[in-house]
Amino acid sequence: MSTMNYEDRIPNNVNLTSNRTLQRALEHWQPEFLNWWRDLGPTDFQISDVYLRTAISVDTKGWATFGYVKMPEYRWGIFLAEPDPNRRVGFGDDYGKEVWQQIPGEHRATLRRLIVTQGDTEPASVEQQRLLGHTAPSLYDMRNIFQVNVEEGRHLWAMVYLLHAYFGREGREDAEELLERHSGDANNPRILSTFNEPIRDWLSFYMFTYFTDRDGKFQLKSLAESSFDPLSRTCRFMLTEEAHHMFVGDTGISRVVKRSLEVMKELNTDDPETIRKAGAIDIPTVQKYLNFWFSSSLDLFGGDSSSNAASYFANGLKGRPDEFRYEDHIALGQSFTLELPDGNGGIRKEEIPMRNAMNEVMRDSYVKDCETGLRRWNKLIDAAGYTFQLTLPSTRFRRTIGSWANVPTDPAGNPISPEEFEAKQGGWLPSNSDREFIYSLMKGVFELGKMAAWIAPPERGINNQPVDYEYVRLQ
Ligand code: BYC
Repeated sequence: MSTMNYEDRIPNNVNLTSNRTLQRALEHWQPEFLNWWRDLGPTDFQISDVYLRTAISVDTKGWATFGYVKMPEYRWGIFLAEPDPNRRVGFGDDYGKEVWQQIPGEHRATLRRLIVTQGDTEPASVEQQRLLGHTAPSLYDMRNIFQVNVEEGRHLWAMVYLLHAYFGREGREDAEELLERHSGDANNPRILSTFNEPIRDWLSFYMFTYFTDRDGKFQLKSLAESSFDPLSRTCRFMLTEEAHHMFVGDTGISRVVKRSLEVMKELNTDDPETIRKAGAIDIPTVQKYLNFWFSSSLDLFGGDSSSNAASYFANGLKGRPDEFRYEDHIALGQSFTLELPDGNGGIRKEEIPMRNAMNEVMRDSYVKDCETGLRRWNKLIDAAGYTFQLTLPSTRFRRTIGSWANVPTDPAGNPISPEEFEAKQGGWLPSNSDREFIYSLMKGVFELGKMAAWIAPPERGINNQPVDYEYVRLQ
């Protein structure tokens, strides 16, 4: 097994010293990355010691090392999952042929675009979350967001390695541009819409790590199927890092709901205003944030009928997550039925070739995966003796990409008039006053073992440490 070499200036398991040109190019990019981290990574806290995990091997058991690290000293590097010498193209027109160690010329531009799009999301999320350390509800949460941030930084390294190693000068230019676009920048924004949404509060952060990082999981799984083997190996290792991010979102939302239920019980009411006055977040507001981030994340799968998706599949560039679960890896001669707006306030059905529906196939499995968290959160509500439930809105609700883009519907997906949407959206999506209320709760709690009043403590700490462990040593 290739070992992770932490002796080199750039930690890696790709034997970087054997390719001096590549090593020099990446060493040239490294200070630019660190400048970006300093300017647009988490504000302050750069000299604090944070209890972070660092990978020591690329298998799933390789997460043994936990220790105090100052974030700028985190060993960002290049780690690919072990090669599988028997790996074959798993889907599309070249099914069963040898996977590629170099990029076939005809797929170069498309792969470059996919890698740049993936790479762009990673620093974008760090930029979106950069102010949140100041309002962390506990040191435990502060440590978690910083862990997420450094790992997103490493995911950027993963994509930059591919750009440098396989795309020559164009790839190096792309790598520089990944540090030049900025989340929410009016002139040079991030590529995908969700990554330009501001994240000012921790409820949004938990929703983001639950819903948007989960899109990341699905996209990485589909790129892990790629016939371009270095991309597949990179994504397989990134997926092991991704799991923790979704855990932060899942447990974060659980803890918000739990706290809300505790206050409802104490005060014997489910009146949102009373809950808010007591300093907790009412469940209808949780539902509104969920509606916002779920619908935004659905857009990240692209159009429901997509010729891009069809050609990614045909050419073996991007498969379906867990392609092995499907019987037919060619997917020709199959169709998929879409429900589309009929232009008169109704819905019509249309059959399209399966390959063109790959974004929708992925979106469907994503929705099912999202439901698991809702079941857990609803169990808490059930157990507290309340009858209401959190629900996922319809995939037609508030879309900006695909056939339902800008078609007003209610959360159940029924088409409605623009006037009705306008009049009712304050009940479905966070209004300005909801956002101001949530923001008013965001006060950093940095005392050992203390927790903000709007969130319950986690059930356990990190790496078997107690919840009141000093996860961040503030300087
Ligand atoms: N916003 O055929 P279409 C993650 C564009 S998250 C803006 O419908 P396609 C992470 C599209 O680019 C995962 N534009 O879509 C999470 C195209 O543009 P052009 C990130 C959008 O190509 C948390 C046009 O609309 N990874 O890792 O089938 C923290 C029509 O395209 C959007 C990837 O995305 C949008 N939402 O699919 C940190 C994987 N959606 O060609 C990290 C790589 C579509 O007309 N990317 N467009 O200029 C892809 O696979 C595909 O580019 C997409 C789009 C799935 C995003």
